[in-house]
Amino acid sequence: MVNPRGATYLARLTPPGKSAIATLSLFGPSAWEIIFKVFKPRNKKPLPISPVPGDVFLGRLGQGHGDEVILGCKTISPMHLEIHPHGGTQVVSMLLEFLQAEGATLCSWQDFITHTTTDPLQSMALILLNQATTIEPSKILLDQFHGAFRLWLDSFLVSITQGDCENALALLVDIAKYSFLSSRLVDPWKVVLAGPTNAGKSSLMNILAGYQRSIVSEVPGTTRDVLWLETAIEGWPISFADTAGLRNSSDPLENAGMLMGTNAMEQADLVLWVQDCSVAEIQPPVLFNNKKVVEVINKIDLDGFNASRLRKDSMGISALSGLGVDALLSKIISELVSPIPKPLQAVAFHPLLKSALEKSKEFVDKGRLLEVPKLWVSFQKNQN
Ligand SMILES: Nc1nc2c(ncn2[C@@H]2O[C@H](COP(=O)(O)OP(=O)(O)O)[C@@H](O)[C@H]2O)c(=O)[nH]1
Ligand SMILES: [Mg+2]
Repeated sequence: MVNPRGATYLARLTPPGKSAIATLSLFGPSAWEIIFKVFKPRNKKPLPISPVPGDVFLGRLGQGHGDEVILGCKTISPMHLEIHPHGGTQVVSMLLEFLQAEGATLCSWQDFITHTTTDPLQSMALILLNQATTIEPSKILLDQFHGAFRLWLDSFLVSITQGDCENALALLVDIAKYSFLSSRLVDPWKVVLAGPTNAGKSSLMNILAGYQRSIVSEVPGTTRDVLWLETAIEGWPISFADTAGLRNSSDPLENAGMLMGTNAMEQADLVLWVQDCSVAEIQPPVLFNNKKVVEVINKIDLDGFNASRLRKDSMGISALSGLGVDALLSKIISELVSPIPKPLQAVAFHPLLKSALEKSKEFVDKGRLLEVPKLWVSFQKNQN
């Protein structure tokens, strides 16, 4: 049963703030009873004793004159109604209070989804979908909402029940290729721009932002804070950090900036090691030894730039003219998002799923198949 306590839940599904229309949702055994008692139909024709899905009514709701609302019936078993009042913050608060006084239980939209969806995987995907900021993670989450992971899980658990270790392992190995996405569908990858002062990190940051955001200066050491810029590249969420150049400085402010740079570095999924092609090469510091690093050779627009300076994997760019920046962006994505899932691919889209997969693999490896289904109990569909 979705709603074991028999509560009738109420939530505002549209975000707080002013808008033309808001959406409130009412779900549970008393939903129609509550509405039947307090809704004033516009055409004076009383509401039916029981609505049918798809019914729409125009009327007023709330204390006194109340607000003009549209009432819709989504399902009747269980009873699920939607109310569309005007979207002013006060109108919405007034209606929420009014409906609570009539017996509805107010909850957040996330809790509402959890209470009203029979499939926990679906509600997890829906909640994340709301938080996704770019198109590629949204597509993946939509596929999982429509059952891609559920399908995978069902066939995996069938293999387990049949004792077919070989197939179970093959399924685990296949899906594990995409586990790196489990924490990256909502939170962006972090890419840190690092390198000697004056190499052009802030200029590169500005060209990535499409506007002046970092301070660009001929005086070395101008970038004193870590500046984060969240953006989308090829539909993936990426956060870039511009750091102070790494050098010894007697300026305490600048040293503080460098320190923050090293903290940002710890979080980095990828470091762009930016260098000026017109000065001698500097190796990335040992600090980056355990990081993915892409070497970026900047200022290739300068006369006298020698292409032999570029190594096989380094990227030549001009942060001034934009030359090579598109290729750099593609390189960033290929370093971070690999492999890119095909449509309908099952993906462990939440860290909890990733850890259940890893534990499943441990048990399958040890032949302890009976332990595996227990790991997935909390993700099973609720039976009505
Ligand atoms: N010619 C040329 N100059 C650049 C390029 N990128 C940056 N600069 C110049 O190099 C200097 C230092 O740039 P900045 O972005 O502040 O370097 P940062 O210290 O690494 O942040 C500035 O005068 C920029 O205008 C480039 O691609 N070509
Ligand atoms: Mg700078």
